Amino acid sequence: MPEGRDQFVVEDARFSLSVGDPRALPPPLPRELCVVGRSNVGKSSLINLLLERRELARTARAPGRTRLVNFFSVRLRRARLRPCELNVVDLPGYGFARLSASEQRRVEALLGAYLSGGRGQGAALQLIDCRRQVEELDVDIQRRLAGAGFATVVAATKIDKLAKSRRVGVARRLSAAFVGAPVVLTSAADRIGRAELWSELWRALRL
Ligand SMILES: Nc1nc2c(ncn2[C@@H]2O[C@H](COP(=O)(O)OP(=O)(O)OP(=O)(O)O)[C@@H](O)[C@H]2O)c(=O)[nH]1
Ligand SMILES: [Mg+2]
Repeated sequence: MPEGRDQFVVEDARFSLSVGDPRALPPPLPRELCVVGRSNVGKSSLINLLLERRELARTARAPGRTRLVNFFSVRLRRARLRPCELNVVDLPGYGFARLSASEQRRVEALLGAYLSGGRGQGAALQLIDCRRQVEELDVDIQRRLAGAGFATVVAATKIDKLAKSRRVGVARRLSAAFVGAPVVLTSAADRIGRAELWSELWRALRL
């Protein structure tokens, strides 16, 4: 089936809440899907691809822009099944060096509060830039997600930047690094991977 004409239809997607203070996080919402990854990895762009909205999650050229936890409420329908309501959560990027120490601490506290807030009923989408090695920070997040009970799906981002011949190597490398998690190659720029990603997320969310 051609990309963009797949069976996953987003009937409605809207911004619902921004949180900057760990104490202001809402209790776990039904069917929460968090999107997490290094700063600038392409989280907001991939959310926009999944939701088929051009600028719902803001994307920025300057990394480290999303320093809040942003919630979106989404109604998703798979083919002719009954639509379901999801809560998609854009988490602040980790590993951005050029923040002040206090801002880094605040972001870490926010991310930590989210990851340890009893939300493991939900699923996580962890992003890795296909051109980068999996780093200690990524492994640390992976462990924290698993420890909290999140079912994790891994997306390699910006796959348009790699020649087709090199893509299979990325999939193999990430599958070895994230044992047990499905790995999907994606590009928000070229609209690659949307249907495959939704199928894996559907399973992870036990829809
Ligand atoms: N070539 C290419 N560039 C992309 C892709 N996805 C995102 N980008 C670019 O990567 C940069 C960061 O994208 P964002 O979606 O803002 O990344 P983010 O992870 O939300 O960043 P922060 O919220 O700042 O942590 C932007 O310049 C995007 O245009 C992609 O699939 N292909
Ligand atoms: Mg972002």
